[in-house]
Amino acid sequence: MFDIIIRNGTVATASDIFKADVAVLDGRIVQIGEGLADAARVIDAAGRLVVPGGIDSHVHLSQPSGNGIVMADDFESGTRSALFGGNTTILPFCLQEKGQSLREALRGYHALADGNCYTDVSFHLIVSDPSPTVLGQELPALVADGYPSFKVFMTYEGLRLNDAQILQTMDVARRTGALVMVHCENEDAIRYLIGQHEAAGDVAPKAHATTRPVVVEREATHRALSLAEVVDVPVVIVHVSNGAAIEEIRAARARGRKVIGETCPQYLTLTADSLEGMDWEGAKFVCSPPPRDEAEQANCWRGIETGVFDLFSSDHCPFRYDDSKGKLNPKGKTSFRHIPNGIPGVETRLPILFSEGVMKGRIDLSRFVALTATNHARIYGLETKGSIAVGMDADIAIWDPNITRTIRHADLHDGADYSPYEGINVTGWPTTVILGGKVMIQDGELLGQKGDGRYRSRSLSGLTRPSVS
Ligand code: DUC
Ligand code: ZN
Ligand code: ZN
Repeated sequence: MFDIIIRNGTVATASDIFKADVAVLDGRIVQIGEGLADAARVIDAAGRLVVPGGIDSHVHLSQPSGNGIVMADDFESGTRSALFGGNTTILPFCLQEKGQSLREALRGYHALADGNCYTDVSFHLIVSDPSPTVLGQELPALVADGYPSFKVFMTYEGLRLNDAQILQTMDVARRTGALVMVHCENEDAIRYLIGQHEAAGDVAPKAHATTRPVVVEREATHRALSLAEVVDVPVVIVHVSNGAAIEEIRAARARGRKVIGETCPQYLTLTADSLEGMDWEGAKFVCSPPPRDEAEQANCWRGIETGVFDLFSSDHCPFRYDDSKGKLNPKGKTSFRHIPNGIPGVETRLPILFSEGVMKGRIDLSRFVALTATNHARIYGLETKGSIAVGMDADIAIWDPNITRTIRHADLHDGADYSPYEGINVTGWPTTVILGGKVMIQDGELLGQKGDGRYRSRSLSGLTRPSVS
């Protein structure tokens, strides 16, 4: 007797697409076959797709943002929104504030997440203060304790690391088998451009994009890849927005480097023109790197189609727009420099890639599964997730590929007050979502509760194993 049988669906994994029934018992997938019988609950998935629950490995929730700015999502609203978008696991960041120990930072995030999540969660660390204690003791101990990935920033005063610090942090990754993620934008170049814009009185949201042009991302990407080459360590280049950065990744790979590339929905669907909205509405699209133009969207699609990108993540980093603690904070209304960076998108990531990618014939369903679930699990060490296979966690999304919807924030479940993707038409939406064998959403209706999602410790990435030869 199984707990659940999902019957008559088309199952998709990163390698295969086939018609089969899927049986779930005690939170795991226990059989895949034809004509499976006897379950407490039978879900008819005829005409629908049965795919691994999405894993979004780039999400920001409840992250302190300074100057009275508050993120629009905590773990409850952020994971609820993720779940409605077909996700069963997300990886938010745990930000180390200056002077803070990583353990202390983690205690805070665990307290926020505990008992509040609708999806499983696991944390990446953001290293902002790589002191000798952090590098020598804390970080190696935390990698061993199931936190095997950390992000470093090359931009933002207060967060950016210099090259020496990045090299030292990468060295810890090399010694421990952890994975380093890098935000590639050259802070000094941005500051120079901000100075020029401000001197000219050019302070509207659009200046956010013009002070962070492609060249500042390209240079930093080249430098991050070079530093990783010096240390001889794999590296993840996150939120890649353009063809020049893609070429840097291609060139590094051609030199034999292990490089993971990530891109996000904003670089496929938005352009810098969106930042030009009247009444400061462009603030709704302020994120870093900024959206570019249609030619760069095409470059990012090419990167998806040709395998430059292994990861498609949301970079969900939500701030309310019409809110003194959000985009329109008192200083944010005076200059683009004070508009918090980040946009919501955890719920719309999968429908956008499904509709624009699979339905429009740019990628097949297996590649969709790889880009949105399987690769995230393998790269970031979630061993029992990211596939429909016997023994895996029963984290499953059932999609109706024929539903057509216009994205409206009013229909979404995050804590922001807008969606940057408002008005985009999509075909295909996840209608039923199962987490660890529990039906969390059935035909669009929330059945699960906060606290059903759990914290998941991770193993080392397969990518960081030393070469045998
Ligand atoms: N980088 C991110 O990864 N997310 C939001 C803001 C940023 O700069
Ligand atoms: Zn970033
Ligand atoms: Zn981010």
